Amino acid sequence: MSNRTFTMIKPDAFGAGHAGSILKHIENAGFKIKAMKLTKLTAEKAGEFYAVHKERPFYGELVEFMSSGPIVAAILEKDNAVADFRTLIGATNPAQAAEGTIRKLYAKSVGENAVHGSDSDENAAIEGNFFFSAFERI
Ligand code: 3AN
Repeated sequence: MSNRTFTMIKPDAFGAGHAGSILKHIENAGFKIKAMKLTKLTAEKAGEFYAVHKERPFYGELVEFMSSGPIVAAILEKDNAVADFRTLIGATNPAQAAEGTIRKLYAKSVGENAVHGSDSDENAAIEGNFFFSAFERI
């Protein structure tokens, strides 16, 4: 069990002005921010990030959406970070997300679902390294 996970506030939530509220929600749940940046992915970079989903029917839509506007990327620390963060954000489809979860509060649809959260310790490390050098994290 690792104590770090990786998140992005996606273009829908950032564009709607929810970045501050979402970060407050994350900090209130006990996660410490260990790295953070505001950036905008090119389609090429978004495609690389989501390469595991290349064969899925929604891949093109996902890449287009994730490169459509700014995102906030962050590395977060807490005991049991990956699993606890997945609980905090809720189900992929906001219609099925539990009350009080970030996706229930801020997501629009299964595609535009406000936040990303790593699904394993291994992917948390890979995704954190995709965005941050050693110099950009604490
Ligand atoms: P999660 O983000 O909850 O781990 P994944 O890994 O199944 O969900 O999917 C990655 C991303 O792909 C989701 N966050 C969402 O933006 C998008 N996505 C997943 N399923 C669909 C779908 N059926 N239609 C459109 N986009 C989808």
